[in-house]
Amino acid sequence: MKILLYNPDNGVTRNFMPHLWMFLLQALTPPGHEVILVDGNARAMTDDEIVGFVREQKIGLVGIGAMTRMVAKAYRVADAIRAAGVPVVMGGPHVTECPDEALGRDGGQRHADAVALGEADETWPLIVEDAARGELREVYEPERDAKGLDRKPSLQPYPVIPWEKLSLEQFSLVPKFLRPLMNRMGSGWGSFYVVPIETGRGCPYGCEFCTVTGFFGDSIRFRTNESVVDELLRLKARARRERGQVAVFFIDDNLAINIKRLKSLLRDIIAAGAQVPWVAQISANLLRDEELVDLIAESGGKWVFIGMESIDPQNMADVNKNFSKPGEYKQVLERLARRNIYAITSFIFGMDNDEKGVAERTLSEIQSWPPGLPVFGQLTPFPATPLYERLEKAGRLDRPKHWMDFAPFVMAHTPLKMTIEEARLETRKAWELSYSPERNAQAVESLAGQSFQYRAGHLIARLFFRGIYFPQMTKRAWLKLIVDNRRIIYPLVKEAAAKWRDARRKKSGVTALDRVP
Ligand code: B12
Ligand code: SF4
Repeated sequence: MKILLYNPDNGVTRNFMPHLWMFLLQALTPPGHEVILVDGNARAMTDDEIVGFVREQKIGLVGIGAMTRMVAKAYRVADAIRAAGVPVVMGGPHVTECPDEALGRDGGQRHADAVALGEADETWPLIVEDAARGELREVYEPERDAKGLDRKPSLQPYPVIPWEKLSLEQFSLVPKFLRPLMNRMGSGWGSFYVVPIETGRGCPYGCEFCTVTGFFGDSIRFRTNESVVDELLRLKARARRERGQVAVFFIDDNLAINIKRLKSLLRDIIAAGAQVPWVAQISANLLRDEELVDLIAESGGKWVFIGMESIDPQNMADVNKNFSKPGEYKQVLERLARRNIYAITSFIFGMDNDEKGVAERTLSEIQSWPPGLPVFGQLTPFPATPLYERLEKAGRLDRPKHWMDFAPFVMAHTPLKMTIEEARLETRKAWELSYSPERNAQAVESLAGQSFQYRAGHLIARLFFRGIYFPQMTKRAWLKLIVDNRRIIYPLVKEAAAKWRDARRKKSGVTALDRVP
């Protein structure tokens, strides 16, 4: 049987890396079936095109995974595929939290033949075999233990994802028109992939807005160091072979949740020479340990994504994230910066203690920190979170099914001290000011004492990063971005050209000497 795994885009933002679930389920598919992956973020298709593809490829089962944010699109595509007579199974966080919606048991339209609840590592092979026999059940869920809790996959052993062989073309971040030029640079930049790797699952912190503690449970499970190191080595070999670049996103929700284990993993990565540039999510409270930060730098860590959420301690208390202290953020970022590690600092606006002007207040605080990549979202009540329940009980949900009419930057409830429109404007303002040409120039200039590579790398990261939220897919959009940022790009290009000439001169000097008899 031919299986299509499909992840919809949300039509607004663009992911910079593939979704791990697709590769994982592909690796867990029993032999004898062929699995094709399509990620709408990388390969946009209309509903008709997807149905055409399913027919043309003679697909026998379609698996769709979606976060809440893109579930409306997922349902639409599922409806079109089912109308063409092909069964659809849906999985992922949203359908786990709202299975009745997907199955049409809540009075609405049915969108899926079957749903896979929770972690599907063990149920997926069963789903495939049932579908191949034409005996798909409606609901697949993990087995329960004696206490009635889901039996979670231990991640030991962990399936081998054959990154070295997989076609990743649709996920390359280098725009096609730039590839010939980039190919000639240094050790080759003709392709650049950010690849998701998990080293563990689960987070016990239970922040009010987060689905992770509910979904993955508060019991944390880790892969063996050996299996992570092996995956990195295979990726590194592929990049070398293709004369391209690869970076890894360790998608664990809190990579340092067990500091002792992380240190041991990083030491093993270093010992095996398996370093690739990597990014990971780590909460600020776990970045106090100098030895850990040294190991992060030495093992290839370049960016740490920190869920800072708010600079207001009252907001942090409101969302049960008191363990993360705004007063400590500057110190944490300086500790990272001393090792040339950037931080992607994530903020949530529209919390109950936020007022008009929150963007400016937050940005002026950010300005006093080492330069990083700030991102801004809004407090969103995802189904089955404590936040959703609190707002529902208080009758504060303006759009209880906000995912059915997803609107970027429009909140589903009204914060206590500002309007929904004010929250939208604050969020937009924060994005625009943080990635304006002036701010990009300031950020790079504040790194004046650093090496050329570090400054150029920071600018490139800023220009690419902006594209996640303001997609710049066309040649025209890229050219406009370059023109707008010419004030900072031009001196860097001049510096690069001087370095290149210098290197050539030195090289030809050595060659001339070599020729002396
Ligand atoms: C990496 C990541 C991202 C990446 C993008 C995704 C990517 N390319 O991988 C980035 C950083 C860009 C991102 C962004 C966002 N993310 Co995010 N992200 C994650 C993260 C940390 C890991 C995802 C992952 O790969 N997990 C590991 C895999 C193995 O787990 P899984 O995806 O759940 O898949 C398993 C099962 O669900 C199931 N399954 C999944 N799909 C399917 C499909 C089928 C057919 C079947 C059978 C089974 C199945 O099988 C898998 C194996 O067990 C998760 C948290 C988490 N730990 O999962 C949050 C998470 C998915 N993100 C979340 C959110 C809210 C967002 C943002 C909206 C945040 C924001 N405000 O900007 C944005 C939206 C992005 C967008 N494009 O619009 C929420 C989603 C909640 C929800 N109900 O939808 C999560 C759960 C985190 C949270 N705090 O609650 N994210
Ligand atoms: S620390 Fe991060 S992953 Fe853990 S519960 Fe809080 S927001 Fe979710």
